Amino acid sequence: MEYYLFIFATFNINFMLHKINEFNSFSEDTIVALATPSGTGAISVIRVSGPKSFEVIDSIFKGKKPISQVPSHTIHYGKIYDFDRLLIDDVMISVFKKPNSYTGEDSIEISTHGSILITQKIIELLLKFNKNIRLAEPGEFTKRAFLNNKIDLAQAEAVADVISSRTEASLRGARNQLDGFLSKKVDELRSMLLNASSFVELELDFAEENIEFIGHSGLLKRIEVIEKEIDSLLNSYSFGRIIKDGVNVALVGKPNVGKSSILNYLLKESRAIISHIPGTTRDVIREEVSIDGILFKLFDTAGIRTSEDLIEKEGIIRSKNAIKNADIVLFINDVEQNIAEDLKDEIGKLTDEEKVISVINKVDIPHKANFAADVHISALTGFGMDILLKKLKEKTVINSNYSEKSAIVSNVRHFNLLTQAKKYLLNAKESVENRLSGEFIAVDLRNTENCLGEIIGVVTTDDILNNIFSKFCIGK
Ligand SMILES: Nc1nc2c(ncn2[C@@H]2O[C@H](COP(=O)(O)OP(=O)(O)OP(=O)(O)O)[C@@H](O)[C@H]2O)c(=O)[nH]1
Ligand SMILES: [Mg+2]
Repeated sequence: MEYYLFIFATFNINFMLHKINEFNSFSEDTIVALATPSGTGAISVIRVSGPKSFEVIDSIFKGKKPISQVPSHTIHYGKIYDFDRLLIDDVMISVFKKPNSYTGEDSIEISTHGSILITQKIIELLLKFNKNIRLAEPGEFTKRAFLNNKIDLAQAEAVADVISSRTEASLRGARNQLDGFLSKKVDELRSMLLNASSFVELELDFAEENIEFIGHSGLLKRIEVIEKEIDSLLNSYSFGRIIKDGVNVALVGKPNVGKSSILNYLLKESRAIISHIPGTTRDVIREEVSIDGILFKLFDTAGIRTSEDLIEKEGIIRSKNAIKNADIVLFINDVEQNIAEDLKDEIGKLTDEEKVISVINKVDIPHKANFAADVHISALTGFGMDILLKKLKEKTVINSNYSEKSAIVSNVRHFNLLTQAKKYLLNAKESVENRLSGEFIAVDLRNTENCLGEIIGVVTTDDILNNIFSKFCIGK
């Protein structure tokens, strides 16, 4: 009995998955765009994708053989002429036949000499071919790859992240998502949910016979496993966001303790004005530095003190905002002044204690007292700066037991969907605990599963897709 029910449940799952995928279809239009940056260079690449790719290139290309007759995954040398038989350029054409291409459609890549004029001319010629050929919209090649099931939505989003990565860590994170580690985990959770909800629905179908297929505790156990997995994905977000967007570090303290000097030291340049006059920095100065592949966004702030000066007061408000928004706060004191206990309390109110690194600066100046702090440095001589960097890195990777192959959430859209999924799941859990009718449970399990489906794009709308792909640039 169990076995047949399992098959029935599995059939149900496959049927539903199929339904969800039904809207995916191949496009009629052939699209064209420059895939390399617009400008001069050694070469430029024009991408063409869609059913007329080979036909359109054959109308202007002369090589040994027409492109429509060559095998997939081959490269061909030849010349492109305009309609007056004037030579435009000699080019190389890479050929990809469907379904084994980036978009899943017939496509070609034309490598030309890297001139704006040449690429413009070739694109104009291609567009003149017939009405089914048009310029690609932003992200349309990747959108087609998604619609043709070459990649899922989370992977498509990762394409943009890979391209925009500026540090090694963010590149690795984006690569991880493009390689499908998040998608795989989300897919696993969806299967578990579909499985659980199929059992609940089966029980509903057999309600009159009063047959239990999974039972109250069995269902609860499955829900709890899924909840734990969703929690761990949600928890990975702070780390995922940091590797993608960088770590916000606020340099705060009383005036004159050396905040700007530390900023300049870390940047290896004289970025901020330094002076012995307290209250030198009035505005927040934001700079970026990559340390061992992690992007640190440093915010040098106005020294915090009671001030009647209008501009300084505004600067201090900004300093406090910087504390609130920081992932790490460097609370800086120096050996010339007592530790600012009042400021310490204030920082405690604005941020979590675990985000704070206490720093004593100017240890090159002879001093008697032993100041307790996480790091003792001198921005003047560089003493202790290696330890400060070590502490910054340690704080960044805190609680991040993530390996190269962990599923990590770094995208706010995914995070919001997971948060929503958890809400539905907790509703389902409550219904099970209160022994409510299966209908309630089934609806919430379905909603949970739909939220997860939205992450990888099995459940989606045109609006969601347009919103995602419009942020891509043309040719991607
Ligand atoms: N001896 C010594 N002097 C330092 C050190 N760091 C900073 N100073 C000096 O301390 C003074 C204040 O430095 P700033 O970097 O402008 O201090 P700040 O905290 O940015 O000051 P405000 O912008 O006014 O809040 C300057 O005269 C620096 O040259 C250090 O490690 N050792
Ligand atoms: Mg300063």
